[in-house]
Amino acid sequence: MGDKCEKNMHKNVCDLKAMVNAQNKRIDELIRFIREGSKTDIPQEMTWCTCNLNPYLECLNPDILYHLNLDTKSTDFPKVFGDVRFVCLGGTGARMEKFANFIISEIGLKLSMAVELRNISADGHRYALFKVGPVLVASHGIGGPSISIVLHELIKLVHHAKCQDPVFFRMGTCGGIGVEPGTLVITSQPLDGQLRPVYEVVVHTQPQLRPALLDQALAKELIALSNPCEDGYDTVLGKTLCANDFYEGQSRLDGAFCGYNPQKKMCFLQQISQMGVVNMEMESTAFAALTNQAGIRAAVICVAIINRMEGDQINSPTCVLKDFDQRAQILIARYMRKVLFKCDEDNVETCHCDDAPGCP
Ligand code: R2B
Repeated sequence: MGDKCEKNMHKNVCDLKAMVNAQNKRIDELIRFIREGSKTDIPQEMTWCTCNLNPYLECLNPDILYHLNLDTKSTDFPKVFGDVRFVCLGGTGARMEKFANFIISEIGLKLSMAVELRNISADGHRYALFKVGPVLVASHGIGGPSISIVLHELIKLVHHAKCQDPVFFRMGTCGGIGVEPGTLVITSQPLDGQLRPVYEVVVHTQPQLRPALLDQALAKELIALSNPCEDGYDTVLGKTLCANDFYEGQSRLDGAFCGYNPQKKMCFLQQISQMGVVNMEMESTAFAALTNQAGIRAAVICVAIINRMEGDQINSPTCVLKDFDQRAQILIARYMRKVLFKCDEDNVETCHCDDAPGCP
């Protein structure tokens, strides 16, 4: 009994210390910033507000990122991940491995022959994680709960690694609403199943509504990098309905159960289309809410593999779907090249790639 009591007290003291430390650190930063004004850079942590993160993290030694099979004791996070500037998430491990390989050539990285592309989280048997230079590539599975878990751990990873203002992307597939299959959709505003711009998290039985906000400037920058004439497909900006289910949650008629008729389905699709919804998928509200809470700039780019106004079943041939898969990857690679090489795609001679890792 005495032992248990002592342990509890120790834990409480530890919790309090963590809270006080985090507050003090933040107050010090703010005082320095106010005193020195524009002479001082905004402290690194303030740019993406690690101040919003869980104060109890300071108390964890080590912090175990269970699903990524990483911990802060056996991995030197600043050394291994400190240079990460982009974190890209997509549904499956296989797709993300392809993306990692694609990025190697797109940003001109030269992987040493000895360093094979390796799934860092393979032994966790949950998510795939690859690092190619300044780009971290992860799979997120299907739906809000799955992406939420990997995002908690990736946000902690970039925090522990002291990464500088990382940008997060979710790339994936979606059902288009009134757009051609193959159209690339950049999300302006994710909406949940009740058409609210939030991600609902139930904490201690109480629903909490977290704002699901994405970086509008980043979305516009991405649109500006698209080139429908050359690309051969459209890239559009619009609202995304994020459902908790693939079938009834997205008003499909082909699930194991269906409690409505085709008229009700079309009525619903038309209603959301009139609100500016151009696609449906299953992760954008969680992704937007968690990145927004951390103050991380983020964008969602999905390719429509079907026009839901015309049907429910995905029947495009595999080779067509493969081609569709590459479209978000190509746009994200363009953005990375622009940032890393300060390069305008239309004006390649003006590239300055001196600060880009592995630049040829
Ligand atoms: C799009 O495709 C998946 C379901 O097939 C899901 O992750 C999504 O958002």
